[in-house]
Amino acid sequence: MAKTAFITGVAGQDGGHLAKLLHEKGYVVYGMLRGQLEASHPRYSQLKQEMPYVKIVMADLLDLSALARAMQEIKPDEVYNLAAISHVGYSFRDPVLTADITGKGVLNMLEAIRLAGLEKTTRFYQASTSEMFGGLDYNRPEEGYTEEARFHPRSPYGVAKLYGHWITKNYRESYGMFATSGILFNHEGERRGPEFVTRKISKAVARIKLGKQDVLELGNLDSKRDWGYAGDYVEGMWRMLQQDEPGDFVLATGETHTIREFVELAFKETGIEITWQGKDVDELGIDKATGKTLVKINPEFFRPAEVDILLGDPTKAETVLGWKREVDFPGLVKLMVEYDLGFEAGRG
Ligand code: G4F
Repeated sequence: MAKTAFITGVAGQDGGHLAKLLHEKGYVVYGMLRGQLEASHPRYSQLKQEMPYVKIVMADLLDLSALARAMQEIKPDEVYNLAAISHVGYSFRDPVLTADITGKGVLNMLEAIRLAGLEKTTRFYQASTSEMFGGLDYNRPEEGYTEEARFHPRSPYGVAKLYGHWITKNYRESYGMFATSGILFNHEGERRGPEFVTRKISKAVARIKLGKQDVLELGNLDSKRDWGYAGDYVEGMWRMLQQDEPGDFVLATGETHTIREFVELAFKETGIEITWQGKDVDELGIDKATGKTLVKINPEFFRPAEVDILLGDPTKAETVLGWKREVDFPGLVKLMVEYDLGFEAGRG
């Protein structure tokens, strides 16, 4: 019999990749959409059009009764909890809602599984994050963060995710649930929302190349991230739920790069070489050939507390799950810029 999966956050980047992967593996895929979306709503119809195989369930991570009902009706073999307020910068502006959805929402999902009497049969995946580590000087292993590294979250988002991480472990230990946490480092791609820095850059580079935009405005250019491709990472999520035992797994590339490097490489994909002039908020990225300013700093994009560097050690996932990322850093930048060049050119 085909297995059944229930995905919260199915309309997000990872939800899209995962729904496709599970459908290709023969799963019956249910995807949760939040709120009272009518069939005529653009998000509903967009999802129906792009992924007609996803059976849409209207529910909300804040509504335990709706989640419990969904669990009772669907009785999924696997639940992937990907829904969250996931933008770190935004979480500073709406910290209470972030705590409710990104933190307590995990508890609601776990309780819904228990209330439906599925705690011994349904496997649960929690989307934990490298943001829980915080990247501080005293808390930065040279070789990268493992599953055992110390946590020191630096945003309301990171703190809420840490609650989700620990409550997942707690339900594993308290009720013997197959509840697993994937501690994923940044993962990007053509489905990434433009509010995240990689997609903001690839989109702007494409638009600048096509003469549709003049300048790209960014915040901190010097923070470093361990960036992989989201398509590779959903394969890791699935593998985590196919193990004999639940656990915690880091998915990362083991490489870290600055935002500045991403910018340089993205422009290079379109034949533009960037040189940097000035310092701090006055720094400018200049097109070497024309002398035109293409990148500016806008302090609006700085965060009250920053994670300066993230670097993951995926040894456990590679050894236990047999997982390895396929797309490397230059491959990721190329894929995103090429996608946005095509997309922006098509939009006229
Ligand atoms: O792309 P970002 O917004 O991603 P961030 O904060 O690393 O979080 C992402 O990865 C986490 C995993 O580690 C996830 F848990 C989380 O949900 C999300 O997917 O920012 C990356 C870096 C930051 O240092 C930020 O300050 O880029 C810097 N940055 C510089 N200019 C900018 C900008 N970030 C954004 N979003 N926009 C800017 O203009």
